[in-house]
Amino acid sequence: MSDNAPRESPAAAKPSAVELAKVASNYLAGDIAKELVDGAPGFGKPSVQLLKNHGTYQQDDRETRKAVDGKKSERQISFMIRTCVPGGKLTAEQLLSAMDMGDELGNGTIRLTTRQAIQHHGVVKGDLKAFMQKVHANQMTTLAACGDVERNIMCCPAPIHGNSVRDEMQATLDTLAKHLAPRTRAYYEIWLTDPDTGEKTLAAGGAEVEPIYGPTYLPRKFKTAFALPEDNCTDVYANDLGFIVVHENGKILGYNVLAGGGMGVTPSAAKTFPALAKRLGFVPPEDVLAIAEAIVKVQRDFGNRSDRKTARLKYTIHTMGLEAFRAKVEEYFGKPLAPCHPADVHGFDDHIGWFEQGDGMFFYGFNVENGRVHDTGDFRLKTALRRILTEIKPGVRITAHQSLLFTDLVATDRARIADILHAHGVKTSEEISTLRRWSMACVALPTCGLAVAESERVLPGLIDSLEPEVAKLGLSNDAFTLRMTGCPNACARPYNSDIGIVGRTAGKYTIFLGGRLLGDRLNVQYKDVVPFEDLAREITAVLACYKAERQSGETLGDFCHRKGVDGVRTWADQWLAG
Ligand code: SRM
Ligand code: SF4
Repeated sequence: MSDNAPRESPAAAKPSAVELAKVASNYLAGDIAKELVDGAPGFGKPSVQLLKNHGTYQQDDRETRKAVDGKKSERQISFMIRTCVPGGKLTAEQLLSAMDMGDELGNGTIRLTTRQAIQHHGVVKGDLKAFMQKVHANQMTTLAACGDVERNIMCCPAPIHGNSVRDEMQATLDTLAKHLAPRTRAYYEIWLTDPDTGEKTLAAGGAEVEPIYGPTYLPRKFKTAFALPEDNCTDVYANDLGFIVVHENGKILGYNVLAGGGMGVTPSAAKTFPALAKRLGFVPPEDVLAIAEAIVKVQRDFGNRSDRKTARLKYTIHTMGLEAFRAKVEEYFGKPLAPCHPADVHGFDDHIGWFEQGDGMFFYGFNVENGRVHDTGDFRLKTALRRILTEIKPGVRITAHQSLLFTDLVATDRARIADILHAHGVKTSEEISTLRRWSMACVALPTCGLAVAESERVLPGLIDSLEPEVAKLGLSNDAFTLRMTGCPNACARPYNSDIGIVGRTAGKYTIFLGGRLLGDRLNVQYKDVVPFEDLAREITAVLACYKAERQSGETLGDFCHRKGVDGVRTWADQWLAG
């Protein structure tokens, strides 16, 4: 068995600039503390990379970039801050505080993410420390919300009591999240020292400071999710590490372990690809921590540290081969892995609507369009949420579909919530279309530095155009995922959806078809470089084809998969021409 101490990776001969920054940082400290008070609006390059591990990204509002006197464009630097919410579970007070922080130090909005976490935008450098301290006071952390570490771990957030399987899964997630959390003291030293006394904690150092990660952490981001076979609401196959709960008669027998899922693609790098996680083996409940640690350590030691484009676990597995990877994991795990149990995902629930909780109380799944909580004109979602959270004081969960569950409600709360929403110009979940309910868009412009096209800001309008067409076709009750991103990095997981729309260049998109709600199949490119203005009619033509030729009970994704994109395209183009 390996001693599992961090070792030099095969690719360490020419480490990337980010690796060099990590090596020199003494466990993620670097020059962040010094640069934080240097009076400049932003940080230097190595610190910008290190800061991601602390949960913050240096950005600029791309719409305010201006060329001054014909010189280089001027950037107004601000920061995106991501806060971890393991399994999406938080309290009404925590969500209210997060909204306060957005108002006081951010851009007045918050965003629920596709990984059940919270993002703030528009925080200026001078407010970063105050922001982190507020997050800490709120009993939350931004540490490892981004960066080359285990990220926010996902799990079905539905509070179904008396279901020990869900309770145990959620408890296992909490234990795993703590186990894989970075141990560095730099976070506490930089952000959480007393600003008045300047009281310092001990400097980080020594081999034991990061027993799992070592001084260079992981080669790349690492994502984990738990799912139930009957409810893959976390898209478990899109994660580096996935656990499918295997249960019988209300008892967890163990977990099917999946490895190597990931969506991001870099079009300029042909060697990049989206991948579903591979089924690796089965472990009993008591081995979850050990197998997760073994896989993380294999990735730590064998992931590519010279090329970040191919550094995710999916590429490590691709390079090693699945069998060699499994053997290495078994070596680190210390014993052979049992073969996977036949259990696999077969259901998906977004938990939107009104449900019994199993303890005499109820929960309400409330769709937040693209996860953005804001007050704009007559649409005052932020104020409505404040009232629901303060007057009703529900428990709160964030879903992997950028939405909210209000939990521990009594029957009369249903009308109270609807009244509050209506008083603020917001529709209830029952009043929005199935199409809108199953859609997601990533952040994209104006904050995301990688966006090549719009996403969050244009998807609502696209759905406005599609809704009447879907109704005309009689498909208003059909559930299919429509996911849009402003670039191929795929933050809204478009590559396993029924319809994926991925930003190609300004105002133009690639359409993908043939994934499905279950999230266990990648879709296929259908049309490329489609102008935004043409998306509604192109998608309507696909839906018309589905309506005309689907078999009984067939979903949109399954239909497109069966007919093939070429067949759908031929039919749809004739329909469009006619
Ligand atoms: Fe993401 C980078 C937003 C989920 C794949 N993602 C980014 C950055 C930080 C842009 C950057 O690097 O400068 C985006 C911040 C934009 C902004 O202004 O806020 C960003 N990603 C998001 C969020 C907020 C999208 C959302 O609408 O909710 C999601 C935050 C999740 C969280 O709470 O942790 C988010 N990102 C995802 C997902 C979905 C998932 O994890 O289930 C993916 C696809 C799965 C995967 O990881 O492969 C995803 N984001 C990426 C990638 C491509 C990674 C790759 O391996 O190629 C990047 C770019 C990168 O890492 O270089 C990226
Ligand atoms: Fe930005 Fe691209 Fe992610 Fe959208 S998919 S948030 S545009 S990195």
